[in-house]
Amino acid sequence: MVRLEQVDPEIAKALRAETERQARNLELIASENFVSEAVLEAMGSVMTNKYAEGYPGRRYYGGCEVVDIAEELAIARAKELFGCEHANVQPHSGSQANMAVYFTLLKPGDTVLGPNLSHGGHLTMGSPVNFSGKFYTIVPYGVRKDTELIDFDQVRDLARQHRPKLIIAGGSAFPRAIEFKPFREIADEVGAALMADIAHPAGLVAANLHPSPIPYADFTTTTTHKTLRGPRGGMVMCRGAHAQALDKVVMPGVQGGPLMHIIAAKAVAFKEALTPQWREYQHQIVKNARALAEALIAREYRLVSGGTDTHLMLVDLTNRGITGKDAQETLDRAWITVNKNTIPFETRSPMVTSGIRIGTPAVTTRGMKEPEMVRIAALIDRVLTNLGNASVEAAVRGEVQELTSKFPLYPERLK
Ligand code: DSN
Repeated sequence: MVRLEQVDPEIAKALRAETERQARNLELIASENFVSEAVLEAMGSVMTNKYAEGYPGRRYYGGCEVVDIAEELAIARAKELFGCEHANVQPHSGSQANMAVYFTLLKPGDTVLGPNLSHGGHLTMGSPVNFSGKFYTIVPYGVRKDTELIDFDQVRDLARQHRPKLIIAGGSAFPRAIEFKPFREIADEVGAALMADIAHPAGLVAANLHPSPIPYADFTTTTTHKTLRGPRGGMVMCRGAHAQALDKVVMPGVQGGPLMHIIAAKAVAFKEALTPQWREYQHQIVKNARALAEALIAREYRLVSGGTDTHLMLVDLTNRGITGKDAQETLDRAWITVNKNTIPFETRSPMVTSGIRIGTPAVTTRGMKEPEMVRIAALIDRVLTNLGNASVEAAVRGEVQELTSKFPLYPERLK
């Protein structure tokens, strides 16, 4: 950072402070992770300088022969990792990946059957403040009140009643594995296309620890920075028959020049993901999530659906008399980072919420295992049972720092 310190000391200082925060805190946000130094190097590279509208071998600008290598490698590795026929690695984000599928399949006003945001869905699945809710007729489905699992009877009934053009499976806060076959059967019955958004469990899918939508979905979207542990970005996978239509929508339909430095970093992350060590890492994410869930349940926290099959859990704090907002804020002061999250049949606003979402991908990247999960549950419990108590928060900060210092993160950057 010598040069950055000279050119822009304020940003250099902020980068250092953020590196220190990431190393010091317990990062439990389910959608976050820590990329490798190799991924960081590819992101901070000269490929950011290159305009490359188009696709490998057919670009609008000259001088693309080298960035083509990066994009071809990213595509080939994505196909190997997920077993898909076609991958478009250009979407800048998960939202743009989803937008590309909408624009490929739908006209404004068409009907989409998608998961309710407070039952685990995502903004791009029909929120009225998002393009999806503004451009399309959205019919939301949810989970059953008794099991808090996807209500396939409701999905089928709503599909028969509304005849959607597109059905969406997936979201941002489902603690349980999603089965894609029943969605395919319902989509076929009503003549709808099926899109699976695996932004959250993508790493688990690639490691065969979560059902894969690839045999069932017409389009599968993902981000590359959550369990996949790559750079911040998106990707769409589909059957070969849809490839041309999808590619045309991603560019020029939705985006202009692709972020070639990010695409290079996606290729690096996918290469890492094809190793046995990475599969072992995905296994540990799941084992850690189960251990953390069990330890929280033992301390009388209610978990939505009673537990987790994945990398995340949703804690319903109603029986503790705490809001998600208060829990997030007090945990933040104790250097434990989570996010407040709505729960199924939520009664509070999204800015307050009744729950918090907790995930294990980032702490697992640091090398933490089941014993650390039990300790983390105890620390969370101590903070939440002493809500807003500054001396407890300070004591827990000390314990968090002691724990995280045993699992160094980006040590060379903190020299
Ligand atoms: N913000 C992401 C998450 O936390 O799940 C979804 O876009």
